[in-house]
Parts: sequence; C-alpha cells; structure tokens
Amino acid sequence: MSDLDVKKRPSIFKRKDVRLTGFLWVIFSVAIGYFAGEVQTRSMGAPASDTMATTINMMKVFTWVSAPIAGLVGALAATTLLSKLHFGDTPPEEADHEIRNSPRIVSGWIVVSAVLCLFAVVWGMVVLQKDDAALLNPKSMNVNVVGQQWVWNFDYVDNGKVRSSDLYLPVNKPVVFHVTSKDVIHSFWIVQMGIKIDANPGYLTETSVTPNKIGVFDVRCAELCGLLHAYMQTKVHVVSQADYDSWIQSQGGKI
Ligand SMILES: [Cu+2]
Repeated sequence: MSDLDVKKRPSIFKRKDVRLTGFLWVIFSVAIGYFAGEVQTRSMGAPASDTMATTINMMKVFTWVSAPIAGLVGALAATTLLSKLHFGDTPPEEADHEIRNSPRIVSGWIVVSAVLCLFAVVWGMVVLQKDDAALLNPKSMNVNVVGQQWVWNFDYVDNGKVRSSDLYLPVNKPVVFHVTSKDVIHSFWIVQMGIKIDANPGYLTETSVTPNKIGVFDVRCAELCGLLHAYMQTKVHVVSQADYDSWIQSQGGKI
C-alpha cells in the first residue's frame, strides 16, 4: 500500500465496520450490565444482613464497571466474525492491522485495566477490613459451628450446653461464628446473609454477621465434601431477642 492510499482512506470512525463495532459495543455493554448486574442480583433474593446488602451492591458496581470491557470484546468478536462472512466468488478484503500497532490504544487499554484492577483491590480491602473489625466487637455473641459429613451442629457457648442442628439467632445482634470440621473440608455458608467460610479439620476459622431481618434463611455447605454434600443444608431461624431467650431456656440453657 503506498502513502497515497493511506491519505485517501476515510477517518477510522467513519468506517462502516468500526461504526458497527461501536454500536454493538454499546448494546452489548448495556445488556451485560443489566442481565449480569441487575437481573442476577435480584434473583438472589432479599438480603438478611448489611453484609449481604453490601455484597450485592458491590457485585452490581463491579459488573457495571466491567460490562464495557466484556461488551467491547463481544463487539469485536462479532464484527470480526461477520466481516469474514461471504457468499459467492468475491472473498472479503484482507484485514489490515492498524489497531494492533496503535500505541495509543495499547496504552489506553493498559491504563484502563490497571485502574479497574486497583478499584477492585481497594474496594475489596476496605470491605475485608470492615469484616475483620466486626470479629473483635465485644458485644457479639459466640456460636461454635462444627461441620461433619453431612450435617452442621451449632453450640451456643454463651448460653451453657446448648447444641442444635438448626441455627437460632436473635435479630440485630452481632454474632461471631467459630467454625471447624470433624472430618473433611466443608464451607459454612449462610446464603441470604452473605457470609461463607471454610470449615477445616483441626483449625478454627471465624466469621461474623449481624442478621437484620426476622425469618427463616438457608445454611448450606459450599465445599464439595462427599456423596451427600448437596444435602448438607439446614435453616437459620432469626427471631426476636425474647423468642431467642425462651428457645435457649427450652433447650436447657441459661440466658
Ligand atoms: Cu460439607
């Protein structure tokens, strides 16, 4: 290609394929942001703790922020594949590779990726820091959680010798879970409260949450732990403090 040919070519943004890519970029970004960010988080149900509300919010923001990246990749893939689609005896023109050689686009890509990664890391660290601080809250109640194939057991260590396989918690009271396992690795997960932590034999792991809604929610094992892993689930009953106290007494515990 001579210099003359290069000058005659229209601006890159006037080219049909580039415009189609731009158009698809917008459509794909909005579709990905909406379905992955909004529809999916809505299908997860209403949160039963601030932790879960924060998690859902974080998922939404991260999804919307990264949707344009996924959208651009999708749009480029679609237009590249479509440009090679032809029938009959006239093969499409050879592609030129100007974008691969554009330092401006390459440096833009590097800067945007770096900013996105930093954003995710900093936000993540702020949330983790908050979760760690909650573990040290002196007002928290303590529950020991023991996983084994394929049940959960809960010991209410602040209330004497009370053990149950359904979890009972008073509403709006912070609770710290001290989690371990009797056999293999399990993972203690309260779905609607947004907390999940490994249960390892011989180790104690800790997580904490403050349930903020009265109701019955799901406790599951989130680590493939053998044949009946899928059935290793139970319920958490979040009740008023008075109901919690009378339940503890009915189990022979002290308040
Ligand atoms: Cu398990």
